Amino acid sequence: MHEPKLPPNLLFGTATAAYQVEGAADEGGRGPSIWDTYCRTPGRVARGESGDVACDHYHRYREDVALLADLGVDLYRFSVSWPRVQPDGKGRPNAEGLAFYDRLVDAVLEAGIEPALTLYHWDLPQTLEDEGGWRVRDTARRFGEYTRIVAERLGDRVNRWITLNEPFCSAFVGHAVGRHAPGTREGTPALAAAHHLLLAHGTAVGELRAAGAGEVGITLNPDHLLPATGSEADRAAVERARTLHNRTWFDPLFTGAYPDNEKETWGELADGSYRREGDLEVIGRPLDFLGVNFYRPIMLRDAPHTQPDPALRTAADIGTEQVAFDGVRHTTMGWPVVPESFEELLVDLDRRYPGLPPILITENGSAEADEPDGDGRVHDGDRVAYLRAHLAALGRAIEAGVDVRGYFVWSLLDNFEWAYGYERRFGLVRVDYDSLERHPKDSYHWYRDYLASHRARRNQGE
Ligand code: IFM
Repeated sequence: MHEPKLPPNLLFGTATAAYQVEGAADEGGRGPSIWDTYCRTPGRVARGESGDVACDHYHRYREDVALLADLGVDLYRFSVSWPRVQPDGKGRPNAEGLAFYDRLVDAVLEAGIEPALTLYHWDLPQTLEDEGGWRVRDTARRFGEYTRIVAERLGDRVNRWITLNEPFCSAFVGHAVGRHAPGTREGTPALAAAHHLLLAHGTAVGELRAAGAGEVGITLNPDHLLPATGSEADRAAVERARTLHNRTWFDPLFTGAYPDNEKETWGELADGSYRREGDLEVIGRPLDFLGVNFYRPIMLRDAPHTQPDPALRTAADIGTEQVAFDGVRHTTMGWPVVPESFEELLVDLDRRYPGLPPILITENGSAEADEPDGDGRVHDGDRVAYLRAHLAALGRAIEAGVDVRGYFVWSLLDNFEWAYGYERRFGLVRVDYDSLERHPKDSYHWYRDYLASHRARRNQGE
């Protein structure tokens, strides 16, 4: 089989996130996060599941690092749990929490792997949510304090820092769609949440720079948005969606301005009451890299608003409707597999935002049905095909001039897939949730071979 050849200096890794893998929810002095609350609310998460135990990575991290070492990755992306470090989201750090990340970082480094640390992958301390959460400006300040604590403790060993993971999900899936914690359906407060997340990011960048951090970036999940038809109405719908999904983040981060079509997108909900003079300067602090997560494209058409009264709409109710992709395979997330759209998205972003920093693909992968055979092996050929096709698309984007420096598979392990619970499996390694045993899948072996030949080309200076 022909494998995509990517530039030898491209770095490879895998990614996880604290709440999805750690478990040990009530151990080590960890406080509750909005996801603990959300999971305990009946009807929110499939089968009433939660991250209480997850993959028990908190206790089994050495085994997981050994899997990473055997895989041969350059980088390991993980997140720090804010409520493990500051159980109430403020005040003195929890020594046991910091000690866990000390051990994890040391184990990763001892394995010859570079850690890439995400400071926020959705687990806001519940105490801060009780005080308004991301809807209030003070949470951005608190995030700065938390960042300083983590940077002071780990900055001597961690070079690569990601402030936020997918703030689109935190702001809009959390506060407008309601399918993520905190699970509300709001209008202007959701837009305020988006702004305060950006402010938190910029504040954290300031703290990281002050602490002498090496490489600092943010991970976004820009969507590749396609109109269902060439009609003017469908194209306008895509432009509104582009603002909701992409421009809200990219414009202030990389052009120093808020999107110029907020009123067309949200009407009076976008009243800007949550913005202050000087915020754009904080938000737009220069970055060393941009993390991009990509899974699938979205096709849209113009549609009536769900709520006719504009004042009562949620920030996700922008008069669009998703349209299914015909004739392509769908993963168990129901997501269409269209690798070309990965290339198209990257080229499109590169053209729209000429000042973008170098890109790391901080997540890409697929959830598959993954039934083990009689010997417990998982022959996940669909996942291998997905990864191979997306790496080929990445190679074409790089050839077209997009500056991409790294690629991470989501995920090392099967894990807690948020509102879908444990049924949706993204791992290169199967986790048996009864025994918590790890079983590398065919895709793990494929990725290991792929990385070995990539490294051989790198060593030959090809
Ligand atoms: O599992 C998530 C991850 O936490 C954030 N990006 C998308 C993944 C798959 O849904």
